[in-house]
Parts: sequence; C-alpha cells; structure tokens
Amino acid sequence: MARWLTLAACQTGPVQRASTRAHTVARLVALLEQAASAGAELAVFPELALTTFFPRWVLQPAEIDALYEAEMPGPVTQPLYDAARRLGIGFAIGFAERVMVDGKVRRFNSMELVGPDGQRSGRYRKMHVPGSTEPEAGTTVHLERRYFEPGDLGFPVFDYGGTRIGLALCNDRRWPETYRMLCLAGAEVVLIGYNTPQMLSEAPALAHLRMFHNHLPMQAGAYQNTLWIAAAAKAGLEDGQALIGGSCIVAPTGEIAAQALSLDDEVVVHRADLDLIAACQAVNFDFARYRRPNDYGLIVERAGPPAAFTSP
Ligand code: CDV
Repeated sequence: MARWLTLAACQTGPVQRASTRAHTVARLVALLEQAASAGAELAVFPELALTTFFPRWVLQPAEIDALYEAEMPGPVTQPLYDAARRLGIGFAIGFAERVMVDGKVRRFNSMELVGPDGQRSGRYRKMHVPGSTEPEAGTTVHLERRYFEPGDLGFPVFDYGGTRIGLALCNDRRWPETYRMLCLAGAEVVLIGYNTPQMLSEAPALAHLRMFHNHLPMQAGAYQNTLWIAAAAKAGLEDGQALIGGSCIVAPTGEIAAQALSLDDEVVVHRADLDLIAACQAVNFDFARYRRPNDYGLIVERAGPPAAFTSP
C-alpha cells in the first residue's frame, strides 16, 4: 500500500522581545490551523519559536529565566497542544528548555514532537551548539554557548503513526553527521527549525551565499540519506537583526518540493510520497549492499602521510 505523509513547514516572521508569549502562541495556532486546512498531518515550527532569538545579547541574570520554558506544555503554551488535538495534526516546536536535574539547573536548545492527540511524543536537544560564551571581537554576537549546553540525547528517532521522525535544530542542518545518524537510526522524515542571520560580520564575503548555504546541506543531506526534510525558519527583521527565510520541504531526491516566498508567517505544504525513499535507496543508496563501514576506518588509518612522488 502506498505511504504518504502531508508535511507543513510553518515559517514565522520575527518574534520581537516585546511580544507576549500568549500573542506568539496565538500566531502559531493560526499557522497550525492553516496547515491542517491544507491537509497537513505533521507541522514543524522554528527553533526558539516562542521567543526572540535571545542569544544575540548578553543578558542580565535576572532577565534570563523568563526566556525559557520550565514545562512544556505550560499554561501559556497549552492552547497549541489543544489545537493539535482539535485539528488532528501533530507538530514539532523549538524552545528554550530549563530543567532541574539533581538539584542543578540545566538549559538546552530543544525541540518537542507532539502527536495529533496533543500529547508529547519525543524530545531532542540541539547537538551542534554554535557561537561562544562571550562576545568575540569582529564577529556577530552569537552566544548560544552561554545559554545552552550541548544536547545529551543524541539523535533519537520517534514513531509518528508508522512514520519514523527525526528532529534537528538550525546549525545541526549544516553537519552531515546529523542526517547520517538519523538515517542509520531509520528516520524517514527530519523536521528542522532554524534562526539564521542574513549577515555575519566575520564573513561579509559569504553574505550572498546565505540562502544557498541554507538549502545546500539540506538538499545533500536528504539525497545522500534518502530522507524527506521539512524545515521552518524564523524570518524577517527581529529586534534589529535580519533573519533569512527560505523554509522548505525537501524530497529524498534532493529537490526542493515547496518553499516559502515571504519573510513572514507562512505555511508551506507538500504531500510527501514516503515510497520515494525506497526508490532512491534502490537507485543509489542501498546501504546493506554498497556501504562499507568496516573499511572506512581502515582506509584512514592506512593512509598516513601522502606518498612521495617518484617519476618512473
Ligand atoms: N541558530 C543557529 O544555529 N544559527 C547558526 C549560525 C548562524 C550560528 C546557523 O547555522 O544558522
């Protein structure tokens, strides 16, 4: 029997620091309603979807806790979970997680997967946490390492009504390990949320490539690991910083099947043919037949220094 899953990438425009959580949640509920009315069965929201991208600032200790979620759902985020149940559509959402472990506060850049019954069904904590703990001269301030520990859950894969789902956040999408680990764990669909500045002061020469470097790793990751990907940006001018959009749904062929046209709240939907995964595996990526994991390490070990060239 053919297998399909209709995916929605729910891009948001900026979430300004002055916005209330309740206002932001109402925007997300409206996007989920649009996705459901377009036939989507599973939606993805951006990284840190509930707040501004606060790692762009050095914050005072007293300001920090208000930007994290101590529980998901909490009283303010509950309407999103209720909407999922009412509409019969699941979602993944990025948020700042604050959790007590053995009497110690721990903070992660996290993503939660919620089923169409409105119940939590999985959690991921961002593995590739970029930036620094202190502002560094000559670079755009990006202090994720000040506010988040690296994830401690690896790359888990969750069952979603018979489809295997993996999660990833922003910088993770640039790393081949993300897709390969998820693929090896059996993922069929990867949901990604991101906040990517349009301009990095350390690399003005790369400014015109920001969108290319957004899509390139996702298209390659989808193709080489035979995955569907749905990726949602937080876009537009957020608290003075321009964020790229380009939310998209990528097929296991590496093609972009659908893409956002704005830098605002926008829903991108595509009916994903899950059988395309097997078709792409059969053509190029029959891992059991052609992949040689036992030999790759051997080759690196044996390589040693490059051999000196001697003319015959
Ligand atoms: N939020 C991110 O992870 N941003 C990173 C960069 C800009 C530090 C990204 O890869 O888009």
